[in-house]
Amino acid sequence: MTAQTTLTASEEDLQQHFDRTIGEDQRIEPRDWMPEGYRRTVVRQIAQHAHSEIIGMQPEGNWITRAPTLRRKAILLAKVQDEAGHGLYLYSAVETLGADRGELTDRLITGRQKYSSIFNYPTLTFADVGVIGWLVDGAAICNQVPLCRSSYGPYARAMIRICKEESFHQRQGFELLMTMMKGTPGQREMVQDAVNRWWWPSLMMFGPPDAESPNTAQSMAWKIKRHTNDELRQRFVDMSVPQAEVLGVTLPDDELKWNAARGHYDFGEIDWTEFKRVVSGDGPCNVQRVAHRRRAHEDGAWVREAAAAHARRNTSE
Ligand code: BYC
Repeated sequence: MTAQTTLTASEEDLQQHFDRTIGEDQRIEPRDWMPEGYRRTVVRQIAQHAHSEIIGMQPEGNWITRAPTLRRKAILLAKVQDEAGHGLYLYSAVETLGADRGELTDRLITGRQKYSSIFNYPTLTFADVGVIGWLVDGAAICNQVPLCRSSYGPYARAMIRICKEESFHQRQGFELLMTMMKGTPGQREMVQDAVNRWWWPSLMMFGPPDAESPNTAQSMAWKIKRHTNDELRQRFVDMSVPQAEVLGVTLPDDELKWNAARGHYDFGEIDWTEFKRVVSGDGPCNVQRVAHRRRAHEDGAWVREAAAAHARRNTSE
């Protein structure tokens, strides 16, 4: 069931229809009436998500020319290309709400719109490629599988394919790490070092604690988000600990231990000062990431101009 905008319906009727649609777990579609706040929130979240996918190509892309074997290079190329595809589905989803993709890109490269904090950390060794697959894509899956049930139809549908591909990415990361862990002591050290550097930033991907998350309560009420940041973070910790045991790596948290009463793992305090610093533009690679994206956008200007000229010529013929 979708809300139909009619000339006679009052704002109140439309609001009631919208509330009923959400209450009955139905989808809001692009032409349905929606409160302005809902539209703004969906545009913000999808745009930030799209930017994250595109900026997220950089840390791993860094290793394409230096992958240790042809097989690893082919896998990595395919994965990075998948991330570009995710960005494109998401920009298309946000365009259904009238957002202009050029304007969104402009907001990204001028620092007016966010992307995930995780991509502001450097990839120092090839083990980082495996750890990004295992932990970063693992966190992405935890966060994004529930978004397949998000109330905004085009977003929920885009997430189905994205999640399928993310699961594959996580598998390749785990397989890469497993291979390295069966290798030399030097390779095992590289994996442990990468885990030490990426564990805490991965936990930060889920966003601020619920008590300090300005958007969660309303986004949950609108069913844009299906779980809170802390719920998903806990789910990720519970999922990762046994996987770390199988791999034979140690997660860098002395306070990590099973809590039988809660039925979950307890874990240490996240450095929220670092999170805020990275989100506000002062992480290890923020400047580099945005500059690279800006350069790529500027270098692509002639392609956009040529495509527009071609489209104009075709319509005037
Ligand atoms: N980094 O009220 P909150 C991937 C912002 S791509 C930066 O909790 P919300 C992959 C937040 O946006 C992964 N900013 O917000 C790609 C908000 O900003 P405003 C990307 C963050 O939206 C390539 C403010 O802080 N995934 O997996 O309710 C290779 C307050 O937060 C972060 C998505 O985008 C952060 N970590 O919840 C490999 C998933 N956390 O209001 C992998 C979709 C929060 O100032 N997004 N902020 O504009 C979501 O699920 C939600 O937007 C979040 C935040 C859970 C991230």
